[in-house]
Amino acid sequence: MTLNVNEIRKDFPILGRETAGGRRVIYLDSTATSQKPIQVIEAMNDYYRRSNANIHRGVHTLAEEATALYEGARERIAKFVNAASSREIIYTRNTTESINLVAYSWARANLKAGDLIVLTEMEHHSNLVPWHMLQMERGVELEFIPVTEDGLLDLEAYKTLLNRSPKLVSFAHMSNVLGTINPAAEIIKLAHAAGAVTLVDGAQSVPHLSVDMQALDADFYAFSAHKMCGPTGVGVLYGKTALLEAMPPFLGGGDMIKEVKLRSFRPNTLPHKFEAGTPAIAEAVGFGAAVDYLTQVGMADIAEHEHAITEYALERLEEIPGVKLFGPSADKKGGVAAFTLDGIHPHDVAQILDRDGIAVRAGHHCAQPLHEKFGIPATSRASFYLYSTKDEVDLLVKGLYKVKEMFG
Ligand code: C6P
Repeated sequence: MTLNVNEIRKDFPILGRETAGGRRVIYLDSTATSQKPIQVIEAMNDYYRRSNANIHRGVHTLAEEATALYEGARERIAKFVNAASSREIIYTRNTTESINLVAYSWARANLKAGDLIVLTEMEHHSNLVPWHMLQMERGVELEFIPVTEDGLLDLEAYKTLLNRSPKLVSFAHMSNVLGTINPAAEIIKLAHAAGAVTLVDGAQSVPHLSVDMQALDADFYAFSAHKMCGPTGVGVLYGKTALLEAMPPFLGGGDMIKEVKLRSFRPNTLPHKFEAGTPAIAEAVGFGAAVDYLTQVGMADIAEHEHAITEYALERLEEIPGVKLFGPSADKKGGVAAFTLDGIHPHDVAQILDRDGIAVRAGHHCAQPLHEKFGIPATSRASFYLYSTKDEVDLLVKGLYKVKEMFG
C-alpha cells in the first residue's frame, strides 16, 4: 500500500508553519533529526499533565503510573526491533552514548593493547572518536573497511581484515552521507565466523527500515529516538543478554544498584544496571508513542515511500549541470542525497535555499574522514522521511537553479 502523505503531513504541526520570509517550511533535513507527530507531542504533554513522578522509587499512584509508562515504552521498543527480551533494551541519551557505553564497559573489560577493532571509512564521528580514545588509552588497533568510489563497502577487503581476527567489528547500518544501506546481516555473520563481537550504529536504519535484532544477530545495536519521530534526549543500546550480564556497569548512582554498603555495591539486574540516575522519563514515553506511530503507519510502506522519493530526487538532481551526487544508486540507499554544486560552497547553497524556506544541511555531517576520502571538505545534503513529497524535491531543484543563477 502507498502512504497517504497528505494525511500523514497533518500529523506534523511544524510542517504547516511558515519561515520568516512567509514561505512554508520545506524540511529536507530528517537525517539530522526528524519532525515529531502530534501523537508524540501529546503523549509527552499528557505524561507531564497527568503522571509526572520519578520511576522505580515510589509506591504512590503517580510513581506507579510513571514507571508503567516508562517500562511500557521499553516493551514496545523491544517489540519494534524484535529483541528477544525488553531486558536487552537499555535506555541511553542517544546513539552516541550507546556506542560510548559499549566502548567504556564492554571494550575496556575485554580489549587489551594490540587487539584489533574493524570500523569502516563511512562512519559517523560517534563510531570513530570513542575508538580513537580507546586506542590512546589502551593501544588497541583500528582498521577500516574501505569505501568504493560508488559509496559501497569493499567486502573483499573486509574478508582480508577478518583474517587478522579482530575482537570487534563496528559499522553503520546506513550511512548518514552516502545513504548506503550496508549488508548488515552478512557483515555480522562473517564477523562472528571470525570470532568478533559486533556493534551496529543504527541511527539511520531503525527510523527507515524494519530491523529485526534476532534475525540480524548483532551483539550490540545503537539508535536514537529523535531521528524516528521521537524526542531528543533518549536513545537505546540493544545488547544480547549474555554480553550485557557479563559487562561491568557504565555510570554509577541511583537505580543501577541492588544494594549499597559504605565500601561496596551490588549492581542491579538488566536493564537497570546500565541506567544510573533519574532517566529521561517523558522522553521515553514519547519514544514509545513514536514507535506506536511508525508501527501504525507501517515500516514497509515508509521504506517504499522513501525509496520512491529518493529515486525521483536523484534523477532530478542529476539533471542539474554541475551537480555531483555521492553514494550509490537509489536501490542501494536510503533517503539521503548528498551533493556538491560545481564552484559553489555547500554552505552558500544551504543558506540561499533557506531564503526560500528549504532546509538542507551543509558541512561534513560528522563524517569528516569520509569527505576527505572523496577529496572534499563538505557536501550539501537533502534527506527524506515519511512526510516528504515529490513537490518538495521539485522546489529543491528549482532552488538549486536559483543558486546557480546567483553565482553566475
Ligand atoms: N547524524 C546527521 O545530521 P546522535 O547525535 O547520538 O543521536 O546520533 C549520532 C549519529 C550516529 N551515527 C549516525 C550514522 C548518524 O547519522 C548520527 C547522527 C546526524 O547526520 C547528526 S550529526
